[in-house]
Amino acid sequence: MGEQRKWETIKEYKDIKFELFDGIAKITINRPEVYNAFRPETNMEMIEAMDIVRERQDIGVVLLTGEGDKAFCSGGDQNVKGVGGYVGEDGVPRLNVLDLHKRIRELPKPVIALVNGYAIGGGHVLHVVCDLTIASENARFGQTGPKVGSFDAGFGSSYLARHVGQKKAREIWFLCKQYTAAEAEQMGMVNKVVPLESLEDEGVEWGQTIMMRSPMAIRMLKRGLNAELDGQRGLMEFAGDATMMFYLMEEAQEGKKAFLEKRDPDFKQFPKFP
Ligand code: S0N
Repeated sequence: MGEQRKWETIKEYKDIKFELFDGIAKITINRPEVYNAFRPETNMEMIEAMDIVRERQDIGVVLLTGEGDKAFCSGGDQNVKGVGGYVGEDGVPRLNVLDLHKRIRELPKPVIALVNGYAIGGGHVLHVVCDLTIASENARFGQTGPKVGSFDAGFGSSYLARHVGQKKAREIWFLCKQYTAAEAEQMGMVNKVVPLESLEDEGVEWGQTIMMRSPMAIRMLKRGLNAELDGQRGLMEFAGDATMMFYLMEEAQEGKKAFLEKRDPDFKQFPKFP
């Protein structure tokens, strides 16, 4: 329990920590003074980190968590909430957490939320959009939008409803109550609850187990599970991966080879499966 492991820094950032251990990337929102609330720069950094994970062959899984033992993420930083969005250092208002949601959905590798305290408002949505959630016993979950002048009618509602059902999703959003980790697990929006000191160990163990599985199988399962909710965009991601797999086949190679050799392709040699 509470095993000490040596995380290697992948890249230095201001608002997040981005580290690697045994093929598992860990992104930690590092703003404990505001309960790990995000500002536009925090989201930009997380988006860049997700893009790095996508490109790196040696990374198969991401753990997303918050610094300290109080909060996973408390949503948008209310200190920088302006007119039209959260205002970054460049003075531009943005809702770029939505771009982070899309990155998490589209990343062909699993993202596991390790909820180590409050997952509130946009912080709650953040764990909802992750593929899996492991929570510590002290974690607390809830939306605050209708209480503080905000809402997420995107993944934060529709995907949440896929986890907990329509009635519960409406309760969570309309009443803005808080729920314990045990309640969240019972509702189906948390995969497992563990003591706080075991949270990282459990996340690493799940990550290591996933790393032993077929990356292509994991990728296609994530695409298929997403496609059901993501409409044409989800189908596009699924279809793109089908094309990628086709490129791995001799049949697709034959088309390219024939073109380069200036001859007709011989597709008759390939099986027509029933
Ligand atoms: C987390 C709460 C419940 C903890 O309460 P507690 O234990 O009483 O601690 P506090 O004293 O309240 O907080 C400790 C310190 O942390 C600061 N702080 C906490 N949360 C924030 C925050 N979100 N922004 C800035 N500072 C925060 C406190 O101020 C305090 O600091 P000190 O000690 O200096 O006073 C409680 O803190 C709480 O309820 N927090 C606010 C939760 C909230 O309402 N969050 C914003 C909700 N809205 C969004 O997240 C919008 C998200 C969004 O951008 C979006 C837009 C479009 C589509 C989707 C989304 C999306 O939802 O993702």
